[in-house]
Amino acid sequence: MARLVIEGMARRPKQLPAWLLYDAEGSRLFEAICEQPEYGLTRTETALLEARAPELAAALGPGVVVEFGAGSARKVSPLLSALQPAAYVALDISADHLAPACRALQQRHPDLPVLGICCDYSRLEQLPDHPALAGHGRLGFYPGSSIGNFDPAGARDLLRQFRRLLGPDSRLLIGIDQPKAVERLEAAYNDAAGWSEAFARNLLTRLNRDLEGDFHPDDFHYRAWWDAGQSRIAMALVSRRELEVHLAGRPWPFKAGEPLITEYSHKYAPEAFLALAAEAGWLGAGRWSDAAGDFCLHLLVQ
Ligand code: AVI
Repeated sequence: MARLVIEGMARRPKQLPAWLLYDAEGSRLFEAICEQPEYGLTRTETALLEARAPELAAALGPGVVVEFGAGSARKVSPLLSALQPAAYVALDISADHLAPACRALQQRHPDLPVLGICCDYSRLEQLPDHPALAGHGRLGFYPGSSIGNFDPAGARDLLRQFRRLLGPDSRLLIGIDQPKAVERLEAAYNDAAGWSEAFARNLLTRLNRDLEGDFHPDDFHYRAWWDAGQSRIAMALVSRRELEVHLAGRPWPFKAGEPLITEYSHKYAPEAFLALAAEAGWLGAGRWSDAAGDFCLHLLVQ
């Protein structure tokens, strides 16, 4: 963690890895963001999965469902009911989330073999040699447009990793938030109740606690803006004045108005996403959107 933070603070602009946002408090704040009226992403994707589950299941075909970054594993439920897969595998970095999520899911689907694996799915080399998985094709599931929080090169590497891990002839159902009117995008990441700001600010609290930082949160203001050239929302804490902070045993000067990027959220129109997926060896085989075209589920095959 110290190494990655030092690397990020040395970049121009300074940029920290987005996963640092998700300590216990950050995960709680993110759940609150998902409930905000301005942030439609989660609601739209959930409604799409519920409404189109039978069609999605028919297009996916039989196999074992493997969810990357399963978290609370709530979105997958309608798909499991429609698909009746051979087994469900939840991969997540947090054992604290995974255990209760798998228990709740098992209650809703009592006959389904459920496996929870606490791991960093971007590095996992293979799925376990478990009898419930043997002899079945693999159906990857990556909802939430989380791939948008990687830069395009990182997103491509992750899609390659999914291919390696799922194996030949596997499929991947992935949720992608769409570019839309700039006012709506900026409102989604600047919600009026202030949850987005609290989520970003919590990063400073975490750095002070875990890496002996001395950030004063009041020295920074939060900003989120649409960068049309890069098709992404940039989120940053911007220093109010020239200052120096200490972190991971080193001093870090900030100019007045200098941003510390906390996260990017890339939005891919269908053609742009399919071009990225093709670089990782995936082909588009189906696409489902809500009526307004705000969110897209892509089915990828090899
Ligand atoms: C998890 N991820 C898809 C969210 C997004 O929309 O990029 C993270 C987020 N950060 C602030 N608001 C939401």
